[in-house]
Amino acid sequence: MDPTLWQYQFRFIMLGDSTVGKSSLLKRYTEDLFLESINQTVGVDFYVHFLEVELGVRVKLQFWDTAGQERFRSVTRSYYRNSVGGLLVFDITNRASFDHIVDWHAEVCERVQPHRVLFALLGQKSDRDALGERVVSREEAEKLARQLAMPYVEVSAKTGHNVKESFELLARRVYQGLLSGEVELQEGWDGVKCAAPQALQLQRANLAQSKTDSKSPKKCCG
Ligand SMILES: Nc1nc2c(ncn2[C@@H]2O[C@H](COP(=O)(O)OP(=O)(O)O)[C@@H](O)[C@H]2O)c(=O)[nH]1
Ligand SMILES: [Mg+2]
Repeated sequence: MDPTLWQYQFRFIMLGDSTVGKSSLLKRYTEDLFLESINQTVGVDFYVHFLEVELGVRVKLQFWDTAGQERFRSVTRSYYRNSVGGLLVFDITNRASFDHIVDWHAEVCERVQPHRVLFALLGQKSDRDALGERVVSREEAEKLARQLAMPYVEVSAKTGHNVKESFELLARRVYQGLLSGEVELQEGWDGVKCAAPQALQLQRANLAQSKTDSKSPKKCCG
């Protein structure tokens, strides 16, 4: 199979304060590299990675990474609007970056209307916990994630810990949302693209059917 062929394309955005390690996470996920002195992102960068979300279903994940000054409200509306997934990133050694997560979240939710973005919360630089540098506990991060109704994962771009897992957790969540109808394809919206919309309709119908079947009372033999 041609590795660049895909059935779906999902666009994700990286959100969070400057220096929390958003670009480093993308570099780790897409190239399996970590650079101590990574260039500051200039303009908007984007990264691509292909993922098989289930047997035979290839998704092209397109990640948009913000420009250097991720100051609150400095990013354009169109950047958020065409995304289906958002990775909210803070640094476990930087309290302010954690406090700003609620602002990033509110900002995105407001700007993407009428669309919806599915999120994951990432506590970055988990390798620094062992050095005694953590200032945000896992418990408070988990509590915030529960309040915002999203999963929480601790990650490290430096060691690679949970990077693949967290990105793919969100990708699978979006895929499930597509199958269930929670995420809808829409004309003029680039959050999700589908190479064969009829195939998706068929898959949805099969899924609905199998749900109905499992609900109907089991026949007893004999
Ligand atoms: N210890 C540690 N440092 C990291 C990690 N990820 C990024 N960094 C460092 O944090 C700084 C900012 O990273 P960068 O990816 O540019 O952050 P961005 O501004 O959010 O894109 C760089 O010096 C990185 O080397 C990590 O997982 N662990
Ligand atoms: Mg960056």
